[in-house]
Formats: sequence, C-alpha cells, structure tokens
Amino acid sequence: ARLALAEGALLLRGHAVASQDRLLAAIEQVALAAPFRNMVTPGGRAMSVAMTNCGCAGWVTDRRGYRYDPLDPETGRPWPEMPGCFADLATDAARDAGYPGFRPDACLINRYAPGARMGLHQDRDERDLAQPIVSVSLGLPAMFQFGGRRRNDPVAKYPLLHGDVLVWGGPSRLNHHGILTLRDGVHPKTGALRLNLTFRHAL
Ligand code: MD5
Ligand code: FE
Repeated sequence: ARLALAEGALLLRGHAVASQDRLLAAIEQVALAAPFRNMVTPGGRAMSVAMTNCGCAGWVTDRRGYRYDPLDPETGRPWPEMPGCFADLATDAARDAGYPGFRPDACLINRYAPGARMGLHQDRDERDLAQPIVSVSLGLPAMFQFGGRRRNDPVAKYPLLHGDVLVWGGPSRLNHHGILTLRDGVHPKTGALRLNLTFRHAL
C-alpha cells in the first residue's frame, strides 16, 4: 500500500519486507567494520540514537558541527561499501515514488533502543537538495512526526512499521520530521531495537 503524506512524500508500507533478511545481515556486516556509536551534537550532548554509515560518505556530528565525511572518525578508515541490496532497494523505491535514477552515495544507519528519540529537524546537510531521500524502517515500530517547511508548522504523526519505506523529495524535501521516544518491545527479527536506513545523495 502507498500513502501520500504530502506533495513529494510517499510512504510505501511493507516495501522492504521481501528483502528484510538480506538487509539485516548487511547491517551486521557494516557494524563489524564501523561499529554503532552515540555521536555528540555541537551542543555537547550524546545522541540517544546510535549510528553508523556505509557508502562513499557518512553523516557525522561532533563539537565542530554536522557534516558528511568520507572517513569514519572512530576508525580513520573509509566507511564500509554500500551493500548491493541497500543500493538496489533505495533505487527501486525512489523509482516507484517517481524519482528515477536515484543513486545514493551515503547511507546513515540509525539504531534506536527503547527510550531513544530524534527531535524535530530538517535534513539539510546535503549538497543537492533536489535529490530525494529514501528511509527504511526495520524492527520495533516507531511514531514518526511529520511537520512542514517551517519549524512551527503543524505536525502529523504516523506509525512506522517493520519494512516500511519512505521517499521524500521535491516540495517536502525540507520538511521537519522526528521520531518520538521508542517504546519497549521485542521484534522477532531485531529484538528490542528499531533500525532505520536513510539513503541520501550527499556529495
Ligand atoms: C529515522 N531519521 O527514522 C528518521 C527517518 C535522520 C532521520 O530523520 O535524519 O536520520 S528519516 C525520514 C525523513 C528523511 C528526510 C525528510 C523527511 C523524513 N521528511 O521530510 O519528513 O531514524
Ligand atoms: Fe532526518
């Protein structure tokens, strides 16, 4: 099923269920080479969401700010290559949503344990804001907040479930969004975790 959340924003329910096992195995492989870590914001607070990356560039934050870095600051090495099943899913979902030819060069992997959250924000660290973003939810359900272009615009809430894929572009590319505090639970595929893959064209 597909649900238009706003102009340019499409929720593809269950789109990633068919590749769940490949995706989860690939996340484990990436995390062996580039472990999940809780990065620090420019304000000096550790994020409750643990993160790692794969692809040509990874999203990082520290006291100096947010940026895309070709190297993992923890290991000094390039981020692991983007697994083929990641790139295929992102390209396929984007095409389905009306963005043909999307080739992500960065994948941020977010890991939420119960209690973790991501406050309302915009994704605006990418060079070309004409490129869409594809986001994949796995494991425990989360409540997604979807606002507008301005911080004070009204916010709608949608549950994101295992296998759901969101594609954002065009007029909604800079909409505010966030994830409410993850509730306790156990998922058969991930245990007490939610995993989110966010595919971007960063460079
Ligand atoms: C998550 N991650 O579930 C969310 C979902 C992040 C982030 O927000 O920055 O890592 S990504 C959903 C998203 C991406 C880009 C635009 C919009 C939503 N939007 O306009 O609502 O961990
Ligand atoms: Fe975001």
